[in-house]
Amino acid sequence: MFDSLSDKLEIVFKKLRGAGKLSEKNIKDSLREVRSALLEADVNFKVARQFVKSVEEKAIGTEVTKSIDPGQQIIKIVYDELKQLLGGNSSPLAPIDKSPTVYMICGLQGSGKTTLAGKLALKAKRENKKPLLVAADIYRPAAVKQLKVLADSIAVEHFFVENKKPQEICKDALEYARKNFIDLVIIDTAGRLHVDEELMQELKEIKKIANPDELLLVADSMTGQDAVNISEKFNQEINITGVVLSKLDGDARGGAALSIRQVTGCPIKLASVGEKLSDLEVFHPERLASRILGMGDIVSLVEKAEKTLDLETTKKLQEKIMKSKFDFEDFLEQMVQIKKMGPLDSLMGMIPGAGKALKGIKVDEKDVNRMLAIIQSMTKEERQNPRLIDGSRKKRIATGSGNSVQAVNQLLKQFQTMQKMFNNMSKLKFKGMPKGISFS
Ligand SMILES: Nc1nc2c(ncn2[C@@H]2O[C@H](COP(=O)(O)OP(=O)(O)O)[C@@H](O)[C@H]2O)c(=O)[nH]1
Ligand SMILES: [Mg+2]
Repeated sequence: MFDSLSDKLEIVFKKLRGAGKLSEKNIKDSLREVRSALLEADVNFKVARQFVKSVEEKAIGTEVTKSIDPGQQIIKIVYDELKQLLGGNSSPLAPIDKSPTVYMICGLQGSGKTTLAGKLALKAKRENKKPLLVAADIYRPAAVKQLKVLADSIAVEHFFVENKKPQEICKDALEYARKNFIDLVIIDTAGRLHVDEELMQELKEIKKIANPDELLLVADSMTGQDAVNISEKFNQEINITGVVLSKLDGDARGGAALSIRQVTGCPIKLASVGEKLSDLEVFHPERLASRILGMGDIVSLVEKAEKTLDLETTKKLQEKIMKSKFDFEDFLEQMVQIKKMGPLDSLMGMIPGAGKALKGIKVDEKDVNRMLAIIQSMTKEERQNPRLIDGSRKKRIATGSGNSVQAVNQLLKQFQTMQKMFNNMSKLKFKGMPKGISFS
């Protein structure tokens, strides 16, 4: 997601930097290109227009043309505006501090409500809270079962009563929760294919009964502007407290994510990024903004790593990266650990520059195993100092690992790219740039 928008913006900024001195005219020309990139990414046209207008005002107003590095300054302005567009700062969920706190989940059919209910239950459980998953989507028998299966898979309680209306089920669930020391009641409501009056009426009644601390709307980011319109309608009808963008792991163009906050005025609180119950993230506007501008998302990556890897290793790695001392030994250690973390391509996208460096290279399990075999066939000295690896060593490593010399060359090249990337990152850090921003 956002790849094509990132690519287009990169071209615009490259041109701008190449232009040397900036004039009002080339700023305006570039921003026109920014606007068309946004529109192509399916951003709401009013939002795109407003965005470009405010960047332009700031760019021309702050005398960018006279600053030392005008191209750089414009990127900074675009970054700030993007961050603002996405909501500025992240918005936390209502704390789980009552007995019980109630989260109600709504949205269209297939948007990812039931999955989110499971994710929130798992999150609560990991925070040592006791959640209760309430099945208020009773119209499709499979829906009740789906929630039950999710609940069982993470060993949390599930609540459902046969032959009762969703409103009554919620009422019973709350009573059950009070009596059984439940910390968090999560209500999974029914969706429809379209927003309709009957659905809204039911949701209003459930809201009245449950008095939720959070009323979350799940918006499917794959549906683009529809997701934005739907969120607006739900908000007008039932006053939601936050939006959860689902399927942000998909290849949608990103328009929904970029427009929804501005159009609805509601904060995006969470991002759902996969089908697994652990695929849930706090939505961070600044991180997404830097990701869109091709600056990667090293913070998310490190956080994800910390969840899976042991802290010591991660810290050591960070230090090495910053000191530009990353070698094949670390690479090997990382690969072994990373294999535990899940789909590699999703991780790679978070490393600044890696998306580009590794583009076209499909990272699959087989490749990783081959890389590991090659690295394991190197001597310790070679791993620490890959420059030692000359023609005859390459041949030895290839034979030892059961690969071609070509495969060894390819790995060496990939490794160099990665090293270069890490070097750039460490330079950035020392230049004291704003978090995660690369202007070079
Ligand atoms: N890739 C991806 N799939 C998701 C995500 N959230 C939900 N899904 C899938 O979307 C489909 C519909 O989800 P479900 O939770 O049943 O939607 P509901 O009808 O709103 O309850 C299921 O196949 C889910 O596995 C997500 O964040 N990423
Ligand atoms: Mg459902």
